[in-house]
Amino acid sequence: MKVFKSFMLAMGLLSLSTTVCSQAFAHGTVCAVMYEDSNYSNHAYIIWGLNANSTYVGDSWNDKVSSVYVAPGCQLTLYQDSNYQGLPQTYTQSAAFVGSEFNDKASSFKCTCRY
Ligand SMILES: [Ca+2]
Repeated sequence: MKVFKSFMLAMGLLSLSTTVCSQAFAHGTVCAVMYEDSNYSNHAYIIWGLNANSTYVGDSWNDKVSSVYVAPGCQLTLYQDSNYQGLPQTYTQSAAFVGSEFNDKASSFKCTCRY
């Protein structure tokens, strides 16, 4: 019985966090999410706000991004070098894989939403 209660509590917390997460997306507070591996897996870098730029993703994220979630109405441009230099690639929708040309390359980004 105790195990069952813990399980129900865990499920409750899980659904709560899922709800909070979808609300953040629905309300447009998240522009995009970059993932370390393809298919939206491994570590996630959440890009908050409707208009968020970064001249450098930081040493722990440099040349690591492999997939991107893009919120509805938003677009994310990745650049292969810092300070928006190098080859750019714009994503208007989520991509389970950023493409072989862009895999493990992104160093800076610009993210904007239409609303
Ligand atoms: Ca790079």
